[in-house]
Amino acid sequence: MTRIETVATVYRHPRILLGKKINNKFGAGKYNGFGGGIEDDDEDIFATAIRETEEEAGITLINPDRMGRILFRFQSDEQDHDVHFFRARKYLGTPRETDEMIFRWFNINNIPYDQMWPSDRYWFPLLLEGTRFLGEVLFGSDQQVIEHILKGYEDRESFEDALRNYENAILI
Ligand code: 6OG
Repeated sequence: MTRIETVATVYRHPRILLGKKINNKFGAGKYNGFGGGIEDDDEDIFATAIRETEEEAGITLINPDRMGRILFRFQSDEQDHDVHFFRARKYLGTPRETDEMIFRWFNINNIPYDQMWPSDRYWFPLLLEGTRFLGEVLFGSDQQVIEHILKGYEDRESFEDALRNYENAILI
């Protein structure tokens, strides 16, 4: 089974908001955007991104922009994660920490890659510079990257086109 999920960040140049889960769920202890799995009541994946960010950080993203989509596969028995990545400049509310999540604003020259998923090093710079991307990552049993493929798209139209043809594509 593949989990369809979102990761959303707020980017207000030169700073970006990242959260760290302090529970013991998947990805705990790592800085990441806010997000989680799509639910039946979500109208679309954008609604998932907004709902999950409200739940985790207490803010409402305004017009989140879809920047990428990556299929993460694992050689361990972890299920596949099909993750849609979003970036927003504006939001309503004030970020609020919960007992599950703390957050911090990072300068884009100081992204804490050593405390993030190892594959974030590949796509995060694209998200920051505004290049959209599609890709696939295969993790080994120690969560190390075995193989990865990432394609960047200069403009939104070519990205949206590629996204339409992406369903069921196998890249690696
Ligand atoms: P729950 O399972 O707690 O949501 N996620 C990933 N984020 C990054 N940066 N890299 C990955 O590579 C990821 N795989 C999943 C999606 C899990 C959250 O973690 C994200 C969700 O926001 C492996 O519902």
